[in-house]
Formats: sequence, structure tokens, C-alpha cells
Amino acid sequence: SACKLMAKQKVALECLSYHATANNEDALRLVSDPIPSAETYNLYSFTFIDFDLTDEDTCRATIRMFKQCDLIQKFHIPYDVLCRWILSVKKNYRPVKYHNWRHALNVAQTMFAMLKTGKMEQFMTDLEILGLLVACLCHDLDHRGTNNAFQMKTESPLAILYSTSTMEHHHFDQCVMILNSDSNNIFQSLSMEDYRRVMKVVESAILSTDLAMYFKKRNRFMEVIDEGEFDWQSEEKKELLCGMMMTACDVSAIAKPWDVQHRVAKLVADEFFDQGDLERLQLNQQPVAMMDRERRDELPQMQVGFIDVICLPLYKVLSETFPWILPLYEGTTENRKHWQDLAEKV
Ligand code: 5BB
Ligand code: ZN
Repeated sequence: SACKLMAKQKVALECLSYHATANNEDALRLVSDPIPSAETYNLYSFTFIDFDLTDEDTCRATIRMFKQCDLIQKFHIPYDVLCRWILSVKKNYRPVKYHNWRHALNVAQTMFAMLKTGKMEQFMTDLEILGLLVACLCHDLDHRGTNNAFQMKTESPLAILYSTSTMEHHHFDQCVMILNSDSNNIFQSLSMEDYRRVMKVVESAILSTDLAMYFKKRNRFMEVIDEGEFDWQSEEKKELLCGMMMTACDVSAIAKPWDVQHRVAKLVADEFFDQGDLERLQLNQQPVAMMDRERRDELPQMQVGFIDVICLPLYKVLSETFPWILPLYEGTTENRKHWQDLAEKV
């Protein structure tokens, strides 16, 4: 429709002024950099932390994950293209407090640990592993620190373009946009058929990071398990499993050692509060409790709710089926105790 076309033009213009691909000098420097071992970065562990890594190290750690999965060889990814793609993805995250490049890296690393240490790679093809890692790194591209409800309320061009899963559609569009530049297309050596297939994995994985999709997926996932299904090969079941894994990785800060979880929760809260301030200022609206900095005392109780309603049920059902990912369940249980203690002090 005319309205959508206008919205699309607005989004395109907005992105044109912000969008950037990697600087070639940075890319060439990264190409000639030695890549430290996976152990150096603790990549196989569910307790990986990015706090002490430099920006260059975050890129090297990303390359290391591609190497450990042998993706560069298997899919004939030119090494300079991989380096340029990683730098471009990093550049297309905004410096918001939580939904930034560091979050994307952490989500990808949890996916890597689930596949390797969690032994889930045996259920995936190489193409699916490639798609999942790319989806994790791209799943919040160009996040503005505001949620879907905010896009709707402010009638942002994005919300006109996509009325459901607004931001998630945009994250996928940004992912496609980066790949569409030849010097950044890590999928360039794939056959047409594999190209189509990997893009489908990436799209469905990114769209499944919308919380609204999660509850539907979780119910269907539990049904499949109750039917005693342990064959994850059918297309529908594979998509369901990948979606659940994406959510498990997306919220995995909740399973980290307590000091890390505590620090990350503060970043999440600060980003929510910034949106709350915008709602007061731009919309003259009273924000919901989660986004109201006047109600920050309720944060521990909210984290307990988040853990009970979203995180623990997810990690429980996943670790019952895939027992090697139990550390995610245990870490979350541990953090629940800490948040509960804090909640009782108020
Ligand atoms: C989340 C859903 N929302 C529509 C209503 C509020 N809830 S919540 O009560 O579970 C909630 C989650 C409340 C407060 C929260 O953070 C306060 C700092 C959180 C929360 N969200 N806590 C976290 O540590 C993290 Br991480 C997040 C990020 C959730 C982003 C959405 C993830 C979607 C994947 C399914
Ligand atoms: Zn995310």
C-alpha cells in the first residue's frame, strides 16, 4: 500500500544516514591478526564473560567460534569477507545500554556452548549451525533501546511497516542488508539451494526472538515432547527447536555467575528506564513498572517473575531433553535465590 511504501522510504532514509559497512583498514588489520584459542576466551563455557574483552577481542572471539565449527572451510567463506562482515555487524549495533554488540556476542557464545558443550550439534546440520550463529550475531541489529510496544505507540515507520514482531523483522532486514553487499556476503559460495535454506534458518531464528512468539513455541515444544518425540529431523520440529534455542541464548545472562547477572540486570533496567523517560517526555504517559525508574526497588521481584515465568520453564524443558545444558538451569536457580533474598529486604 501507499502507506507502507512511505514507511519503507522513511526507514530506508533513516538507515542510510546511520548505516555503515566496515572500514577496509579495520578489516585488513583483523585479517592479519592472530586468533587466540577458544580457551583464551573461555568460549566452551556457560560462564563466558565479555566485560574484559576489547572490541578487537570480541571480533577475534567471533572468528574463533566460526573456526571451531569449521564453517570457513565447509562453506568456502573468504576470510577477508568474514572479517568485514563481522565488523559491519558490530558497526550496525547502536551504543544503547543493553541491546548492543556485546549482547549479540554473548547470545552467539551461548549458542556455541550449547552446540558444543551442550552436545546439541549432533541434532543440527552444518548449514543450520552456520544459520544459528549468524542469527545470534544479527538478532538485535539496529536496536534502538525501545521495544515493539514503543514503536506502536509512537507510530514509528517501523511499526507501520511491520505491525507484529516489528523490531525482529527490522533486525532481519538489517541482516539481509549487510549480506547484500558483495564484500560482506559470507554466503557467497553457497549454492542457490543452500543460500535459500540458510536464509530461512536465519529468518525464522531471528523472528523467534520476539517474546510474543516464545509462549506459543513453548506450548508446542512441550506437546512434541509429551508425544515422546525424540526425532528432531522434521522441518517443523527443527524450526521449533531452533526457536527455543534462540530464546534460551537470548536470555542466558540470567544463568551467569551472580556478579555478572547482577551487572547485566542493571544494564537491562537502565535501558528500560530510558524508554520510560521517553514515554513520559514524548507521549506524556506513565510508564509500566518495569520502565519506571521511580520503582527501581521492585527490580529484584521482577527478576524473580522473569525467572519463574520465562527462564526456568524454558531451561527445565530443554535440559530434560538435552541434559548437557543443565548448567543454564542451575545457574538460573542460583540467581533466583539471590534475587529472592534482595526482594525480601525491600
Ligand atoms: C517481560 C515481558 N514484558 C512484556 C513484561 C515484563 N516481563 S518480565 O516481568 O518478565 C520482566 C523481565 C520484568 C523486568 C525485567 O527486567 C528488569 C531489569 C525483565 C528482564 N528482561 N530481565 C532480564 O534480565 C532480561 Br535479560 C530481560 C530481557 C528480556 C528481553 C526479552 C527477551 C525475549 C526473549 C523471549
Ligand atoms: Zn536479544
